[in-house]
Amino acid sequence: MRGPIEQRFPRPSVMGVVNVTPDSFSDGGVNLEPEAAIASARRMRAEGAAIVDVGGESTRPGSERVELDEELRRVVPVLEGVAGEVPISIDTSKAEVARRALALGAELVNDVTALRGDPDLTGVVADSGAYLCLMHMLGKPRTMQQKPVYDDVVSEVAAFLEERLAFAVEAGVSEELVCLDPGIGFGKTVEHNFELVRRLEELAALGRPIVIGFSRKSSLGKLLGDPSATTGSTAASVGAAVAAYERGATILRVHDVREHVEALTAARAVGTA
Ligand code: HH2
Repeated sequence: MRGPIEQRFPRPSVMGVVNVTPDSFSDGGVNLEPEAAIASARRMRAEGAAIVDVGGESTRPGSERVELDEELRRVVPVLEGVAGEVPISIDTSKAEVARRALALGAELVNDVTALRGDPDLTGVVADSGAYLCLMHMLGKPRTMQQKPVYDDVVSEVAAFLEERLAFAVEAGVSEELVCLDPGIGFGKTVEHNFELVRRLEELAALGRPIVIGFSRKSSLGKLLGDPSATTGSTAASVGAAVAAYERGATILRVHDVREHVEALTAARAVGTA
């Protein structure tokens, strides 16, 4: 039995990102070969990542779905290569991918559909006793950035996450194993993304640890003056991560692990007497 997720991941904890994909928005192709992905995961662990999130399907704006066989072909060799060495989160919405990853020792299932994608995933997570991340997304990756509209983005995201948490718990997932993520960039404008971090206390009030994945996202590039940006810089990512941590975020999902670990260590030292 695992203990509460907040014990396993004290604030702030860094989740490194390894996308075993040709088309991810910022590191597409970099880690497509298993050897490269394995080396990246090991390096992130050495740089202080508490866990490394391995994904075989890009969910960038405009992306298409990846077939099960292809997703397994991408991630399984990487999971085998780091098993027992690097703590692993599996970034998938497919039950079979999660099942294989958990059998290879993954501790956390990171589902960007918040258990609305594959109907079998909930049972896989509940039966395994793995940690679970439930993320908000408005629409589907292919179309989610076409004029997203909210009356109040923070209260709507909070209500969604509360409902998905209740769904998971009802289906047998232990509440203390769940963390929640507002889904920066998933059906949100630049202003929506910053408002979600600005008012992060309202999400933390749901009583579960909050994950923030602002790393390299296009809102950061747009903020700095490029209206057609598809990525953001490391420095801007670190700024957003520190701001999110100071407003209560627990896990920061990032591509540049060393820079985030260093900045968050300093931010934490300021905050502790
Ligand atoms: N963002 C991405 C993918 N998975 N999971 C969570 N929980 N939170 C996020 O913000 C999040 C996520 C998108 O980033 P990335 O994995 O770098 O890109 P891609 O989806 O293009 O592979």
